Amino acid sequence: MKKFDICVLGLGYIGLPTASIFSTKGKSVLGVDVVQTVVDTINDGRIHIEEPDLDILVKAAVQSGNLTAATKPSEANVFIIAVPTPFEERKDGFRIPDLKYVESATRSLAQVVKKGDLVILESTSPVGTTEKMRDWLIDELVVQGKTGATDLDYYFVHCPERILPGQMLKELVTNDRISGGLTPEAALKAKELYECFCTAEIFLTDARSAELSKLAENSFRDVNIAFANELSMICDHLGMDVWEVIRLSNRHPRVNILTPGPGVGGHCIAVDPWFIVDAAPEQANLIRTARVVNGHKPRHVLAQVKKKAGRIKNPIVACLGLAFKANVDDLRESPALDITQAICEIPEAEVVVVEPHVKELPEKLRGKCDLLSAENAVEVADIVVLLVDHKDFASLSRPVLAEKIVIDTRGFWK
Ligand code: SAJ
Repeated sequence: MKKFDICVLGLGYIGLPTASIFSTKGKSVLGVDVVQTVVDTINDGRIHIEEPDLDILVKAAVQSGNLTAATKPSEANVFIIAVPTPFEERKDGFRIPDLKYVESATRSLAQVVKKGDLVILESTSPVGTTEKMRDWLIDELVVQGKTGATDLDYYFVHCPERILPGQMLKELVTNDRISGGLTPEAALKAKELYECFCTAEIFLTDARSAELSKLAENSFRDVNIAFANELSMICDHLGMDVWEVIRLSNRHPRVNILTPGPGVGGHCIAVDPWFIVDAAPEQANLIRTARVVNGHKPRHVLAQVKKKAGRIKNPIVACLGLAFKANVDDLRESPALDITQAICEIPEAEVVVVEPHVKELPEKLRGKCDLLSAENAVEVADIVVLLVDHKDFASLSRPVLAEKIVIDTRGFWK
């Protein structure tokens, strides 16, 4: 069995760029994914997700012979876990973390891990997950008869990713990082590893501080977006222009209100705050309320569309954008997708959809609406609902838009 420098488990939006950049720095890397088609695509030098320049990086990594993909881990000196941390939705709308992928990835290491190996958790995780990761691995080693193994034989670290979809390759190199070890030696080992491509500072801390810092960063953003979204709903209620109010307020030297939108999506900001709420429900009032405010915004947009549609006989509604944010193809937790799906249920309404980043309609919308080009959709529509500020929509004809009822949830055409 070939021995690698690094084995990366999970070849998604985080694992694939990370595995590739290590490979281009001369490390031999095995990328592991449970989905065979993902493994085949990468071994072919191609990618299964959309991110600027990632195709070039992966091709270079595979062609160098340093990156290979497989469905099972192999021996390596370093294991990086970058699998999803999804959630379960409770009846009251609260979301609780589901660590099944982190657990199964960790347990799969028992076959290949050896004394002195470094095990890094990159997936965004609730406080205490790195400790759980250690316990799962030791437990699995015991189950497999490898008794005598102790947590002191391995180095466990949480080194959360912080890269922004759409700018991942740049931020992978230039963002500061946090290396939180179960021991100081572990944190230092991970820092030394990431220094081979990260040009920014890498801060050493304990695992729990690293876990909560990452969750705090995304919750901070969620709370600030919630403020902007709440302001937009206040302005709608008062018949005022929120974009004008924000423009003026932001001229204050210490005010920087973010941009309202149709809600908050993606697999990070819409999810991670719940990990804090779950851990400290009595204390996390503001963080929970921000989630509730942002979660309500799609219903507010839907109500606006229904009000306008109710005034037209058999209205045609054009929904512009399905992705969770501008210029990406990611539809996970996308408020735009949820709003479009709900608009399709408006009686008598015909819906046309534009999403330049997908080739076909997602499952949820099939048979309910048509996928058109932006120009065609706007031309046939009575109501145009701008849900995502994709740059492709900037060139739409203003005179044509001026003839339509426009609901611009992002202030894109202001
Ligand atoms: N959004 C607004 N208004 C704004 C900014 C964003 O409505 O002013 C919406 C977006 O449209 C989108 C959502 O918020 O639906 C999240 O978008 P985003 O660009 O703020 O963040 P993500 O989810 O793409 O990436 C975040 C980043 N975290 C922070 O900026 C604190 C990134 O650095 C993390 O690595 C990433 O989460 C992650 O993986 O955790």
